[in-house]
Amino acid sequence: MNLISADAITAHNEPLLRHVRNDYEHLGEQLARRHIDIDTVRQQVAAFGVAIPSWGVGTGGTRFARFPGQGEPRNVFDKLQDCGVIQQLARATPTVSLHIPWDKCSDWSELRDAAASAGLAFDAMNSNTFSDQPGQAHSYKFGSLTHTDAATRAQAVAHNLECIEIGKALGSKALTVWIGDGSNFPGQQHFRRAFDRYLESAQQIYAALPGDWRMMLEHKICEPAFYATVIQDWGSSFLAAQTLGPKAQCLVDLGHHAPNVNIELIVARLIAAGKLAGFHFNDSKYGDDDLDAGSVSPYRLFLVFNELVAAAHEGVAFDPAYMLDQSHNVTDPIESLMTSAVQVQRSYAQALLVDRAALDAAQDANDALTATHLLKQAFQTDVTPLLQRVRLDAGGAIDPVAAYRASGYRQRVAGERPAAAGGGGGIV
Ligand SMILES: [Mn+2]
Repeated sequence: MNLISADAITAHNEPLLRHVRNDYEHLGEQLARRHIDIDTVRQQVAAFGVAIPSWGVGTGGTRFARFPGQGEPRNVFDKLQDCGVIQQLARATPTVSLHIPWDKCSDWSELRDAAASAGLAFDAMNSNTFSDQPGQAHSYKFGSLTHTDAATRAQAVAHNLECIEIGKALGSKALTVWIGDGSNFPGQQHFRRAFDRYLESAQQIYAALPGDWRMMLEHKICEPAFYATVIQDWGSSFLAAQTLGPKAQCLVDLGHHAPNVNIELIVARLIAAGKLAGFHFNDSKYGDDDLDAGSVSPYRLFLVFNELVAAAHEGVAFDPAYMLDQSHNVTDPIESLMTSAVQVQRSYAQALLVDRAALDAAQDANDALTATHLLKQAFQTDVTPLLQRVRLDAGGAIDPVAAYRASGYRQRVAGERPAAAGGGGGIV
């Protein structure tokens, strides 16, 4: 795959090396005063990765319009190439999450080889029963897994089974299921019967999961059904996951909640119940805005990671999947995805800096101010030199966006990829 030359990355890094070395040393001294070993934190951060959604490298849009950029990926191989560049420069995104049917291709082993050559592996598979595909027998206009018509439900189940088969060929270990099913009018849908139909359909998918796979149930408060959705909240998701069995868990998309909902509390509940599947990271101001992760509320992102790091620190066994899920409407998607991956990585690094023993003591003593100060102290620590060093050690760019712009990659692919209508850019 034709990514960015290693020489270009070296040339970008060279003049910055001295600054990174000095800044890292300075941060190490600061952290040492807080009895934190910077090298230990660096190793933990270096092992962290967040998956890129294949649809994220295409320009997104709203229901009003889409304004595609230059050199949009034309197919899944182009998408993998863009994901390869993101990983090459930012070194925080070793996996890609595919979406079927948008990413369908004729030879999955060729795709697997292409991913390996770009230094990528495959994360969760995503099914799509929220839109109709050309030629499909039954429409999902009034639902898919929960449709009142048995043949439509069977078609939606069969599609999910196909996604599992493709995932097996690619080395994936999870299927993420999000449905747009629901209703737009009070009375349109029988709530309990629709949920029962969901369980019946989901059980058929669950039964086809390989032993080492997980089924990730993604809830969403509204949209496209604006009155009620069948898997509306973490409560419905949890009920379904509990009914299905141990391989079914709840996936938390940060944008799929009402404004001001305490998402970190939901995360804590799901960890405690052994039902946290993982995350779709993005940010929002009003609803499911699909803004770049941490662009509006970085403290909230930190608080989510604080729950994860606390649970890991306490020895809770869990293995959340991390993925970005956002819509890039006004930026170059590659720049947004690199920036967002680093932002997620940053939140993790900051959460590792929380003094857990002091926080436990403050909580036990009901010292609210000290407790919240301990979180703020970690959040307000500028870990940039640590993140730069992690990228540098892994062969990435000290400043990924600057290196990307200097490389001329977008201009190059704009010449190779003629503008095409359609494509799989979107949001889930
Ligand atoms: Mn999502």
